[in-house]
Amino acid sequence: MKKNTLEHVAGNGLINRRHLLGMGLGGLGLAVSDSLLAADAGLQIPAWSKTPGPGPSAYGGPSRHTGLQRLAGAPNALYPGGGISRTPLQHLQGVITPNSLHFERHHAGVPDIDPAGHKLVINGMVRQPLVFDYEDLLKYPMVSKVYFLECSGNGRSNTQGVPGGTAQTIHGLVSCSEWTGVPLSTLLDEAGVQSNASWVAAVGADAASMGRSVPIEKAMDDVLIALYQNGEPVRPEQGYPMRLFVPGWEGNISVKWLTQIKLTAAPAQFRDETSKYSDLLPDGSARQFTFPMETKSLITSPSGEMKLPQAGLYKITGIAWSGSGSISRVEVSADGGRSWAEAMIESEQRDKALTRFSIPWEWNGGDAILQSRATDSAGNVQLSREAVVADRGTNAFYHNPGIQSWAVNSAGEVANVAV
Ligand SMILES: Nc1nc2c(c(=O)[nH]1)N[C@H]1C(S)=C(S)[C@@H](COP(=O)(O)O)O[C@H]1N2
Ligand SMILES: [Mo]
Repeated sequence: MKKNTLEHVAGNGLINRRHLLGMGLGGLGLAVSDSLLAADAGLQIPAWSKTPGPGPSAYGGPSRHTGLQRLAGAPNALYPGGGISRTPLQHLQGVITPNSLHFERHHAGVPDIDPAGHKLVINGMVRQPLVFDYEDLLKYPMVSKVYFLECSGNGRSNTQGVPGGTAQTIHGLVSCSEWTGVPLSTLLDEAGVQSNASWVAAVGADAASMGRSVPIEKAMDDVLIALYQNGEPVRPEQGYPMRLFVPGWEGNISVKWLTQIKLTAAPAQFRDETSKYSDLLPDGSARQFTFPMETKSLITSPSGEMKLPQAGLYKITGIAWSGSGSISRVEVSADGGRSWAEAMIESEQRDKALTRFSIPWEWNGGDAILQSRATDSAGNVQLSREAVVADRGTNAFYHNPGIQSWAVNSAGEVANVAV
């Protein structure tokens, strides 16, 4: 495609998304195509084409050339098993996170649960308390849904103004999987919820006994007892043999290694809904429950700590999500928010799931600030950084969906900046 046919639709080089379809090697990767053509012309037969490789294996892994890794903090002897690891968002495509790269957040490590010895109890304000074995649950009708999971601490380093970082180190506490499980409403109907029960208290079987309270309306709506993740049993790190999955809500409430559901008249006031996962406001008061994750998007390429080799055409791509619905549109700016262009949606626009967007960009070799802004099906528009700070200050620690700004300098270096 000729350069002069590209339709610029916003400042600093953003190009009409429809040009993505015609870009190919003639557009993207101007520099790369020459060397690729030269290699083809040589018709060298590579070593891997000359001898058979190893045969089939019992459980496959990634190519050793990909080098994809979660990034975990250093272990803390005073906090055994506690910690997090983050998804390498800038190296993934599509919207599904491979199970081995799903982010992790553990308060007391990963318990080694033998499903034969694990029980799920439903008790409290019910007509008939129930106890389920793993095998019992497998017999129930299940539903499969693609949903994101995001820790409400995601993006926290931006709230605190920490400079630098990558898509992974700043935003890698979000992942997206197909979750398969038994609707919690099926089991609650079987137990018979008493009319004055208005919360369910969910508790995990890890050494933290982590617990969270879920309002009964949500519990009866779309909450799952998740047993499978992307087709295989939920991984130990994600809560094997079963976890609560609360679509669209902050990750903490999706209690892993689920062992008890107790129907109550009021929230249980667990540690993780009082001293933690509550938002401290500038006036010293705190919001206790901030359940749905807000509308958010993020450019994953180009993103922090990448380097653009030379001026020319690039494909900007990223992910968007909302805890209140599906993503209806994503806009991209290359001039720090002065002008915006509509991105192309490249994936299915599912409810409470990651959605992939892209737009072509002609980098002129000068300074640029790349941003994305999502709108969801409920009409919520992603907040700017200033709007987040104005609403909840900088002590809030959790819940920062603010627009991410990546600055590109004339050397092609991409860096996280606060705009
Ligand atoms: N039992 C239990 N459930 C838990 C946790 C935990 O430490 N123990 N961590 C919570 C937090 S803070 C988050 S963000 C999610 C993380 O889920 P993941 O590790 O599958 O990504 O699980 C939640 N459920
Ligand atoms: Mo979390």
